[in-house]
Amino acid sequence: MHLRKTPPENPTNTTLDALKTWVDQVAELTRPEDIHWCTGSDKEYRTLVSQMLADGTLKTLNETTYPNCYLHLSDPDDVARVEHLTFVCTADQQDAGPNNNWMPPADGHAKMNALFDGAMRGRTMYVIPYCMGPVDSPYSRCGIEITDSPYVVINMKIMTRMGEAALARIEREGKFVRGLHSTGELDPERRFIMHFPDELSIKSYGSGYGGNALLGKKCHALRIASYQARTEGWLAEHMLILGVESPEGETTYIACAFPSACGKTNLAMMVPPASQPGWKVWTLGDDIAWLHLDEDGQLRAINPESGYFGVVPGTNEKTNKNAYDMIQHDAIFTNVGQTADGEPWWEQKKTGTPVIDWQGRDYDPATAKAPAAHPNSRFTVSAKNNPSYSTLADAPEGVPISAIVFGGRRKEIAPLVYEAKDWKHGVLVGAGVASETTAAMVGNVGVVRRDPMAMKPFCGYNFADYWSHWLSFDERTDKLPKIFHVNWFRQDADGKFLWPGFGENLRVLRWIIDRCEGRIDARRTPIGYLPNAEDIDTSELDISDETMHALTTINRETWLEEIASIGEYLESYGDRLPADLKQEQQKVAEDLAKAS
Ligand code: SAT
Ligand code: MN
Repeated sequence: MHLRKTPPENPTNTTLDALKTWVDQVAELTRPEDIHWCTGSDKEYRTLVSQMLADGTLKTLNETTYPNCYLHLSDPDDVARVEHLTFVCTADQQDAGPNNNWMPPADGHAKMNALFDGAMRGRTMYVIPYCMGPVDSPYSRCGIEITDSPYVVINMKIMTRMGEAALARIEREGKFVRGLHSTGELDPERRFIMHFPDELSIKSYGSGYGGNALLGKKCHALRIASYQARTEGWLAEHMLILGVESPEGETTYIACAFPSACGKTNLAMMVPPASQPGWKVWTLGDDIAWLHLDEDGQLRAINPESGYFGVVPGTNEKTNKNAYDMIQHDAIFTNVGQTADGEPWWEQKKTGTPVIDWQGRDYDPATAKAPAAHPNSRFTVSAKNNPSYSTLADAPEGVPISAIVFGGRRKEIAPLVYEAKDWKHGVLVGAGVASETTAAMVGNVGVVRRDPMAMKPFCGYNFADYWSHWLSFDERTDKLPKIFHVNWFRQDADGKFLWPGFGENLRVLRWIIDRCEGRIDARRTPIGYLPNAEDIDTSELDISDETMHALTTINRETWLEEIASIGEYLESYGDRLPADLKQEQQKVAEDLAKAS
């Protein structure tokens, strides 16, 4: 096992001066023992895995039933994103907005440089060139992540187009996002995720967890990219992308924004139920979409990632057969439990019994007070493992988007589905998204908070400016997708879900597609177009007319409160709030007040 070692005095492996200089400076600051430039080869992956198996960072799982699968148990204090320790550093605080923690860039650098000082002593520093999106796509953007974590390297290899091809593009373009990461001491008191959007740079210290450490994902592809997208006229969004193919062979592409751990991965790779013969779902992406208008004014999407970092608990043959199948081989598991025969185990797996929990402790389901797998335990797996993988995920031109769907986790209020009246109103629908919080972030679970466009933790600039940017698309083309809102999570008074969810959500997507194609009518209400209950196929579903009525109607009183609360939330953005958005909110409020 030999990694290519380059002495710190001459660590460069590139012809690009800006990159050489930066790598030199980082080595000077962090003092690594070795520097390794990642090539992205399979051999490199295997070498790193053996190294981590030897030092205990990874554990082998059952090699017969889970070939090439590994388990990583993180520090128990490092299991989710840390929004309170995540900052956007812009010269003017107003540019970061009330939706971000802020620090002046000079202070941010000083704080981070003090943490990075000597942080890689005795360790190897890995230089990871990566490309977000197909390497030959004009819509893709590249970055370099420097890290002292081999776990980050192997995850980046799965999640991005990583290695030599990305480096070649970076050298051609000369421009790249600079991400610097160290796991540090994993002390929550010495943990920060800082973004410097004007410099296209990121500094992350003290966490090895997914969104905090795999800098291509939320840090680059959402926070930095959203900032960059605003100046360049495109959108970087927290959206899955899927293609729905009808029995006639026609495929419609849809992008959906839901908060973390609200079922984006499940929807992106759903298996149509037997009651929907001939329908197919193709997965383009499960978390992030970059959206550009093409020369004809058509909105097109690429998925900047090449793998999935998905929530494991709840995954089984029924809820998500594709995900269940794709994580049987060549997958990395983080913070799941284990069975006696070395298989990974998680809640609702439906097979096997856990004997070890996510902290490596003995576990007895009969007496246990806590789940065996952490509720935010994750799998990392190549998108190509997915049986419903769409080869268009590699198409440089992306796919044309017909519908944008927002959603959240709402016990009450939000109907199963509704359609915005037009683009402007759709921006209000997105801005008003609220959801109950999940285990994907550190903090209370189940508290309703506003999460506009599911971007609350990820928008790299002031939400008011972000909404203006969204609104500006209306002037640039007359071919914008229709906008919808869905809620799979409505409950009755006893806490029982009203809608079966999972594969059955295809029925709702079919309504959306019918609306896009102008094939069916809907009821115009103050909040948008609601379905006629009979237009949603409920054949072979055990669902009553009353339930369908509850799912497709709104309560005027609660919506009056909801729209007032959205209005108050928007007001908190002050003068920068676009007037058009305020007007849309007032219009809905007035129409609700008039309706009886
Ligand atoms: O932030 S992660 O990408 O690790 C997970 C999530 O919140 O979606
Ligand atoms: Mn996400």
